[in-house]
Amino acid sequence: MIDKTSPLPLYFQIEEAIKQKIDKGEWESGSMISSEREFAENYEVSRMTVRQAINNLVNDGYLTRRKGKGTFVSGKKIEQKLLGLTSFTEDMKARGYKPASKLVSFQTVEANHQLAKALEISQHEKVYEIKRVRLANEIPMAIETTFVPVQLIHLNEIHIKEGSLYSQVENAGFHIDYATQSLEASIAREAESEILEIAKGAPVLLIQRQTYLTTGKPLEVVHSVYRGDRYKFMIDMKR
Ligand code: 16G
Repeated sequence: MIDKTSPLPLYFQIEEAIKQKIDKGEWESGSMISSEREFAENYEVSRMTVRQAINNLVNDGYLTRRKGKGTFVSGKKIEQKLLGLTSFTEDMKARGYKPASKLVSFQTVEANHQLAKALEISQHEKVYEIKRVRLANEIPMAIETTFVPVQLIHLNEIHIKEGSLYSQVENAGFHIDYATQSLEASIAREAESEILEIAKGAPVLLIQRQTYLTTGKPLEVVHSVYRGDRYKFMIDMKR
C-alpha cells in the first residue's frame, strides 16, 4: 500500500490511504484511529511522517483530535447550498441533525455608525445584539452575532435561546425576503477555538449576512464564524 520507491512523499501516500478508508466507510465516523506509534510500525515509516499525514487530515476535516482522548474519524462535512435563504434551524433539521443554541449574551446596545447604516436606522438607535453558539447534535458549528433593530420587532430571549430567530420573526407576521452574504477564509483565534472546540489557528469561514424583509427594511446584520472542518458551501452555476 505504501510504495517507498514512489516519487510521491510517504506522508502523502499515508494520507491517501487513510482518506480512502474513510471515504469507503471502512472507518466509521466517530471511531478512534490507531496511535502514531502503531501507524509508524504498520507502515514502517517514522512517527514524524505519520504525524504530518494526520495533521493534514485534521486540517482538511477528515480527522478530529480530542484533547487527552485521541484522534477520531470526523463526521461528513455539512453541505449547505447558497441558493435558498434558510435559517440554521431549518438547515440542520433538513439534514437530520438536532439544532440547538448556546445563548452567550442577549442585550440591547446602541448602533454605531456602520451598523446604523446597514440596518437603515439612526446612529445610537437601539439594536438587539445576540451572541449564540450554534450546535448540531450538540457539536458546536458556528458562533453567530446577530443585530436586529429594537424598533422593528420585539424579540423574546427565551425563544431565541430555545428556538429560531427566523420563526419568531415570521410568527410576528413579517416576511423574510432576501439576503446578501459574503464568505471569507480565516483562522480561529484563541477564544473562538475554545468555543468551537478546534485548535487555535484552525481554518474557519467568516460569513456576513444582511437580510431584508419584503417591506424592504433590513431585518438583521449577522457576523458568523463557521468551522472550516465541518462546513462546505455549495453554489449552483448555470451558463
Ligand atoms: C443562519 C444565518 C443567520 C440567521 C440564522 C437564523 C448563515 C450564515 N446565517 O445561521 O443570518 O440569523 O440562520 O437562524 O447562514 P435561526 O432561525 O435558527 O435562529
